[in-house]
Amino acid sequence: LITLQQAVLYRSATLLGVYKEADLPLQAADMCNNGKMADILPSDDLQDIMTPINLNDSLIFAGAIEVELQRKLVVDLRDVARLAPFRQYETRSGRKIGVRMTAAGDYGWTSDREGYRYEPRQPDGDPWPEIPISLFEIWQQYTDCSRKPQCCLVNYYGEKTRMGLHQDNDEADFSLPVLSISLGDDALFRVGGRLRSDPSKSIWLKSGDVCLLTGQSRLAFHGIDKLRLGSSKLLPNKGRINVTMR
Ligand code: MD3
Ligand code: FE
Repeated sequence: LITLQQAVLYRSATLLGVYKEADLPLQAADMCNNGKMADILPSDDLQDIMTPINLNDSLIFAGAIEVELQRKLVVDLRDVARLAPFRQYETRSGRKIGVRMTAAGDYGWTSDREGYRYEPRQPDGDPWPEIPISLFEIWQQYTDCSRKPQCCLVNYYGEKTRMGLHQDNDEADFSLPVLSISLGDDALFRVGGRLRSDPSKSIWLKSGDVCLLTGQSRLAFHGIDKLRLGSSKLLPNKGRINVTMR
């Protein structure tokens, strides 16, 4: 088993090539939190008002975003989806991925018969839209990271959509956080450890919940097992949107 630090070095070395056309690999630690990546934590005043649930070291701020702001986020995400429509990507094997996805920022996550990767452009060649300010403000509030996220991934889950247990390990630097925001119907979120075989814990993520992945939890296996369709009134056509900034 390699240490987190070794993993960071290993991935940086192997991933730089992936982004050779870009100015930077996905994220650069020296821009963030004065280089003290290991102790990114929510700011003190934030912890004063809300104690996060610690689920295998991922921090869940339950009900962190009030309904008014949730509605504003949905409006802003509609603007994103106008410029970058939700798409249903294929895997290398040609299987359709259930989650519909779009993105904002310098990079979006895409997948096709050549595999999955971050891309600076949409499949049709258009750039991804800007990350909405409303979302960036939440990133700033929860991460203490002075950098702006390079990718704001937007996932849409319908009735039977699930996301299998996986690791987010395509990024160049795991010492930077991932911030997730849940909108719409409740979803059963599962998070384990660094190994697929590590024991996992589950929690229902609800609309307005914020999840912060830093340190050890950044490389944890995680997934979405199921939805409680119609449990939220936020999205008129039901389903769930999950936004992750990284
Ligand atoms: C734990 N999204 O976008 S959000 C993903 O609900 C992703 O759409 C799920 O997994 C969703 O990659 C889960 C919570 C989350 C996001 C990123 C993580 C948990 C994470 C990265 C590392 C560890
Ligand atoms: Fe993930």
